[in-house]
Amino acid sequence: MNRTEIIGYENTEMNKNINIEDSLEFSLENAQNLNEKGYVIIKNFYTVADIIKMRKIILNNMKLKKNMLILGDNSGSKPDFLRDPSFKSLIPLLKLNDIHNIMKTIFNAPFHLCFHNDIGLNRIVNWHKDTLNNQYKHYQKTNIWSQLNGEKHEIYKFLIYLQDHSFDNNGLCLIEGSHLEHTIKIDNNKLKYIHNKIGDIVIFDQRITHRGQQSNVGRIDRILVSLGFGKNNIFTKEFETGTIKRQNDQNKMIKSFL
Ligand SMILES: O=C(O)CCC(=O)C(=O)O
Ligand SMILES: [Fe+2]
Repeated sequence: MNRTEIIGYENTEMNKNINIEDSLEFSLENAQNLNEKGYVIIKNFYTVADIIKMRKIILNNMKLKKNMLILGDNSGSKPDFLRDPSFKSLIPLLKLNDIHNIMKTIFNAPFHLCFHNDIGLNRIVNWHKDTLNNQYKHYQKTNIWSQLNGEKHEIYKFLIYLQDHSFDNNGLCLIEGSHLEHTIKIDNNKLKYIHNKIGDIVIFDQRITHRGQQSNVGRIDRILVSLGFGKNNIFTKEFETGTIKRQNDQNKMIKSFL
């Protein structure tokens, strides 16, 4: 009997044939949560020191140099920061290799870091699922709930909150299991405030119903760094094509103000 059989994990669709030895940081319980509830929290992925360094780099760029799309008085976003040289010093702190290893376990198939990556500063985000909107909506031609040639929508977001949310409800809020529900329904019994500690990270299936803070109530700037990973398939391709277009449009707007 192999280890997968011993712990009774073989029946979850996403995790077939996982080499457990390769995925020590990402436990089987983690993978099961992601599959069933649509999200998972990984504890202590970053050190507090690294989070503080990330905050400095970001605040310097976004607040001081205003390298962001301004969304409100004190809020904004920086789409595709990975390709902006001003954020270069952030890259080594992100531990992309370790993230890649976790994602390898989740996908167990070829995948990539999509172009979808951004930083949000003090953003207020209401209930939604992460799909393309407005003029970018048409890029997602294939129904995200369908299966096509054995493929389905498998896009996960890796979220790094650069402040503590253990004692507040200003972090991520989501509806457990709603990554399988086609419409947005707010069931209070399934509503979950994520109380991630500084250094913890959250991964979710981007079809989950979720929201951020509802108003800017924190004592310090609320910063969220997010990275999107998709299985190499048509669903990822379509989402990515529209996302690249949106991010480029937004970055052109930022440049025109700088
Ligand atoms: O601000 C948040 O906590 C959530 C932001 C969000 O909707 C996302 O990253 O997809
Ligand atoms: Fe979202």
